[in-house]
Amino acid sequence: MPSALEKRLLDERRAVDESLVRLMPPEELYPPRIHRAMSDAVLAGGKRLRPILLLEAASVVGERDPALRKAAAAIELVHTASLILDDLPSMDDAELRRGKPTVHKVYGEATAILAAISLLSYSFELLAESAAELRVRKAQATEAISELGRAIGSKGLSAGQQVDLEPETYGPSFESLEFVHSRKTGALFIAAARIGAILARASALQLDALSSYAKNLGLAFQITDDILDAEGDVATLGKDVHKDAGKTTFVSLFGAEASRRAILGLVDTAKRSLSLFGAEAELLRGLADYVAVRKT
Ligand code: GRG
Repeated sequence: MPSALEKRLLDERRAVDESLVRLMPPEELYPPRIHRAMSDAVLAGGKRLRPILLLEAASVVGERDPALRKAAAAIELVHTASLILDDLPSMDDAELRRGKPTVHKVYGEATAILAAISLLSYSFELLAESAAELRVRKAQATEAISELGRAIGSKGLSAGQQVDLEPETYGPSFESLEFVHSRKTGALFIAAARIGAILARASALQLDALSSYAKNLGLAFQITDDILDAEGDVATLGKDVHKDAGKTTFVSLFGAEASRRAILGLVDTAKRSLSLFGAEAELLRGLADYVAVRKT
């Protein structure tokens, strides 16, 4: 029997799924191969945590306009593009993602790259539309769009991936691990929360609180990912496991028990960051608890 929180998260996930189905370009759109690859990757499932985070960050600040759905979809498209690229033979060389063969296995590498680039471009289109429909001021629209650009590029996801690809250059230290995690995973969590808050016209204090929440949540999420990669199974996770064997991870540096303790500490800090919000932040608090116990 799912808990009330699990039910709410499931409802949120379904609502995100519905808007993604609505917003993705039709699969038959010429040339269909690229549109099929994009839809397959996005609609294959996934926990939809980043769009839920964006919507909840906006919601705690008091904004629940349906136009936010486009911004939420944008962050999920960026995440999906990053998964497609991460799975490529030249990167992680993965076979399975979200319980299905990876995009390059089905469509070939060239289409996988084009599909990822197209998802990224479309994410900016959707975010710009969301800001316009919400009628936020130009400065806030620009800020939201800049957040997304920064999270993706060589100061965000791509920087984390670059360091992750070159363990021999950067060495097995806590500093490089922290650099990789905070960019590969943290950057998009932080961008999701900040974009939601900015579009909701959050105050500086609210924006800081939500950024700190997302930073701690993202790190807790990534350490759980390290544990699941070491201890989980393909059937439950729907993706390749033991991909991190031989890599520096929280588990390899500190062991599983210390990693679990670190997760609990980060979840606690994340929840304490929300102290200026009341009952309206219950889902965000629950999301932090969920991240510590998740099995997928
Ligand atoms: C230009 C977008 C872009 C990226 C270039 C390839 C790359 C740089 C970065 C890889 C980033 C990456 C895949 C990080 C892993 C983050 C992570 C923990 C993914 C798993 O997220 P879940 O569990 O997945 O939320 P689901 O399938 O549930 O959505």
